[in-house]
Amino acid sequence: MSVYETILVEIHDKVGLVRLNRPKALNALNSTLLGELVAALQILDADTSVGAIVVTGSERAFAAGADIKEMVDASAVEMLLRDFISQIDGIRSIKKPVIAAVSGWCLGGGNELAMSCDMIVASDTARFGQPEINLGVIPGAGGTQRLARTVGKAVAMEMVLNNRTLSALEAQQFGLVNRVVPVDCYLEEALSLAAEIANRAPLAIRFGKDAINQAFETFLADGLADERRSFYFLFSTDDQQEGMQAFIEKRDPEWKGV
Ligand code: DAK
Repeated sequence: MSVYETILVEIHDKVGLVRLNRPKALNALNSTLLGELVAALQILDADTSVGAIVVTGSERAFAAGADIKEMVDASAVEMLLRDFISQIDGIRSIKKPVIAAVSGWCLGGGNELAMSCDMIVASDTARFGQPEINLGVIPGAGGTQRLARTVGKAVAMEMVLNNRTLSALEAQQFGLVNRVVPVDCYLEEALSLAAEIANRAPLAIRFGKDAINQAFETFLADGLADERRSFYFLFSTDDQQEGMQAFIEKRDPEWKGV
């Protein structure tokens, strides 16, 4: 696997693990890190031995936002041309489930990155926020849209307009986070959740992820029609036969991913 400057990549059995690795800058997201992250995710997505992916930071910070030092002097046109946003959007195109394992600060673009993942496992020390208002700007990579769809208008307004940060338990209560566990085991928890998913029927996982994400991006009738087509399609797979036969024969299924 390639050597990166700002991330570390590991494989744990069927789970790919990407660690954001700019500890001195609290994993602030600069162009290099985002480019490397998306490139690594695409490689893991294409690796047939990998069934799910975990993205994590450090105990102190998942990511403290976009790199302010990189943006401070940029003009509007430079920001547009750097195309930072399309890199975060690249995460949305990953077909395998991506779980964010979040501890410490998860702010601004860091929270937008976490929300681009499919699930969030948080340590009890995690803090979620969109502090862009303190910098005279607003979120630009999903921190109004994904956030409002997830935590609701009332909480999103407080976070974006008044820098309200959420504790891990609040984030769970508002539906932003799947699980909250003690800080010494948040990464193991995320890896173990990813391993469970990685051992399930790969095509059904892929279609299930895509169908749920569509629920946030399309009209209900279109989403329902697409869900139905995916459901029928899965009856053309060996894994559907295997899953249903295994149930009837009272044994564990052996998934082939075809
Ligand atoms: N950028 C750059 N450096 C950062 C940083 C950041 N976001 N956050 C922290 N650091 C650096 C600090 O400058 C410090 O570096 P040195 O001074 O040691 O060189 C080091 O990390 C440690 O930080 P602190 O000394 O501040 O640590 P504390 O524990 O005291 O405070 C903190 C931790 C997380 C509360 C604090 O660092 C903080 O408030 N950080 C900034 C958080 C923030 O405002 N985040 C939002 C950034 S704006 C776009 C779409 C989206 C975005 C951008 C573009 N497009 C569509 C193009 C996203 C924008 C954002 O995320």
